[in-house]
Amino acid sequence: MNPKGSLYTVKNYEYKIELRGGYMEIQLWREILSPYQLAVDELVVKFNHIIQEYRNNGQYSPIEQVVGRVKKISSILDKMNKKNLAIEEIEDEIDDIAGIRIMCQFVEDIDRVVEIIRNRKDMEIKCEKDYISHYKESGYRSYHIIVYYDVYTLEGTRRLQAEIQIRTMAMNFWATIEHSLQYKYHGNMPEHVRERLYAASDAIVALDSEMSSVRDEIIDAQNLFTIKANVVSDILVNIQNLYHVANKREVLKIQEEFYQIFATQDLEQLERFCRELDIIAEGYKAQSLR
Ligand code: 0O2
Repeated sequence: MNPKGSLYTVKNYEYKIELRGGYMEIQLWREILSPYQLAVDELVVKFNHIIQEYRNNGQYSPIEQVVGRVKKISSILDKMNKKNLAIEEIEDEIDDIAGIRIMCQFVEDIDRVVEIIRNRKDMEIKCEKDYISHYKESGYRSYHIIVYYDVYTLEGTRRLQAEIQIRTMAMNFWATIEHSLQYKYHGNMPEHVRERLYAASDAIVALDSEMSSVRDEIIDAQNLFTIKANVVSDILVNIQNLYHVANKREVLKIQEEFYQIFATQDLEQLERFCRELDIIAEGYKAQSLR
């Protein structure tokens, strides 16, 4: 055991650690994990921005949802025990301290997301693990990419590893349930539970494949919804802007007309109305910026 007040070097950074009853001072964990929190926050923002870009263009986004987390200290300690790691080794040996999970609607979307990541200049791929073509014994399916990602801190640039898990919402549902059961049984899952989970994982494959067969139809419907939402948003911002600059009675009339057109549920009419309103707003220099 290191003496009280030792200096630990983790990835060339010195951390002063005090040991209390063999446990590291919580401040050390904060210092180690803080840049990982930054990496997770930045990556979540970037992937959410991709979703937003697709939707603003009225296009279907292959990413449905993104979440991120920094690995819990207890899970890091578990992994240190399992892999017999010293604290100095964790940043090199544990590649999912920063974890991003990307959920897609359809299996086909996973390849598109992988391509997006491969083409980025701000993430360098270390390795890819395809647990979809080669699913795990448990029935686990997901595509993992370990990337190197730079964060900028007061101490300078830090090149960190992050794990990006890409899976369908159905795969995610299965993995979440199975993960909780693994936790409950501490890795000793009863055979009958394991078998049920494995059977359920087959059902997930069947569900994903059924959904894929109607993918085009679902995407068309969702695109229509997004386009309509964007048009309505443009119209409302224009009306709101006009309230500040145009004759109130005229704006009320425009608003009334909008409600009538909206009630018809006719997208073409809504788009035409939006274009006309744009021209009126342009006249007042009050165009909407969505
Ligand atoms: P947690 O609690 O999610 O952080 P390796 O270092 O490559 O030998 P490692 O790091 O386990 O092994 O890599 P792997 O197998 O790619 O797994 C990384 C993560 O994928 C796991 O992190 C889980 O989140 C998830 N995962 C892998 N296999 C399974 C599985 O069978 N079921 C479920 N539900 N998730 C799985 P952790 O650290 O295990 O856990």
